[in-house]
Amino acid sequence: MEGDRELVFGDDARRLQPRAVPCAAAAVDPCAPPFDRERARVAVRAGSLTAGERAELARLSGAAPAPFGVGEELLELGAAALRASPLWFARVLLRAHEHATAPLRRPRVVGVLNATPDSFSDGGLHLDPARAAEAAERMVAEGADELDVGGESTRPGALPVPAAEELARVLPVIGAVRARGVRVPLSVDTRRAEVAARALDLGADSVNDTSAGRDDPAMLPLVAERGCPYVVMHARGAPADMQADPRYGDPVSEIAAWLRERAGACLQAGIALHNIALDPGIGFGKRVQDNVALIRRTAELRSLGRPLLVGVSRKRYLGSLTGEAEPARRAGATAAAVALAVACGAERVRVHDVALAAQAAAVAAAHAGLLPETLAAEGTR
Ligand code: HH2
Repeated sequence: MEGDRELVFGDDARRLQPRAVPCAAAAVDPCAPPFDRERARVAVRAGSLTAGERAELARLSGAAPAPFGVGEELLELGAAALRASPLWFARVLLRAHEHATAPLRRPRVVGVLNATPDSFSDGGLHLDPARAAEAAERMVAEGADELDVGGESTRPGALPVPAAEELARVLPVIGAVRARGVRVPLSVDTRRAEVAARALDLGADSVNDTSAGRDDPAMLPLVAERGCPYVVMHARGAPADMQADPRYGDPVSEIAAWLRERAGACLQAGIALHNIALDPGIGFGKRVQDNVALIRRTAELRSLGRPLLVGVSRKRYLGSLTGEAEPARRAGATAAAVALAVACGAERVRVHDVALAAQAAAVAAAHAGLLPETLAAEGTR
């Protein structure tokens, strides 16, 4: 890139330099070379510039901040801005630095509780509310930070179930889990606003929507009105036909662009930026190589600036990679994929085998730079 060197801060640095920083854990140091004195591009949170700073930027650089990532702005700083106003520039740098270093958090484990007869790996296990509540309690004891309750399988080839049936499966399970005193955050995995609304009324905290608001026009307005967290997941096609013949040029950049567009629709509908999380939708209209690329290049999806949830648990592509046909026996494969996803920047992992995934996530996070302070201090071997 001779003659076109530019300095980019924030998570975008990881997108633009994927080979230099293959995993997302390393924070980007705004003071590190190379530094181009003629031109810099800096990603900051949208709205973090004051009106005075905006006016100064426009005067010095002649360029207004451009929309970037989800809820971010990209500042183009020309030579005049870089030279003329060092104090102001230092303030912007500080914000970009905070932005780049902020998102690293201990990964959270989301336990899957499917109240369905036909989910691809745990179908029938948690249909009975009492058994589901027991499983919920066990998952929390094993290290689940959150639980995700679903009443409709979205496995490849699955057909939609009627809303009344989905409600009849999900609501008693949420009620039983709460009645048993399980207090961790609960999400409802649904594509229907009506199911989401009733689940939220009953004690669910957030909505996990594998259609990203495309299947039900009432979903985004509902989530905006309730002010709850919302997972926006990528899928190509519907479960019934999504694995028919999925093809991508570059799956990661195409899916990143799609997620950015859907997150934009969420913001437009009034959902707060801090309530939006993104998910590449492993296995939803993807070939084995697409799923592998999405995990390996998780860092690039982080350039969108929102927390990432990744659901690899027991999925078919892990069967293809290992030759293991039985989903429930893919725990080792799942743990490996969870570790890689966490090391590459996933903040939440959605899994069936909570104890294994919690270990895998903790070890991966430590190796990626999130060593718990207590251990760092003790020097434990
Ligand atoms: N995967 C499944 C269901 N919901 N939600 C998110 N956000 N991300 C995922 O990867 C995801 C999801 C499919 O897995 P499972 O729930 O175990 O199976 P089924 O759809 O057959 O119930």
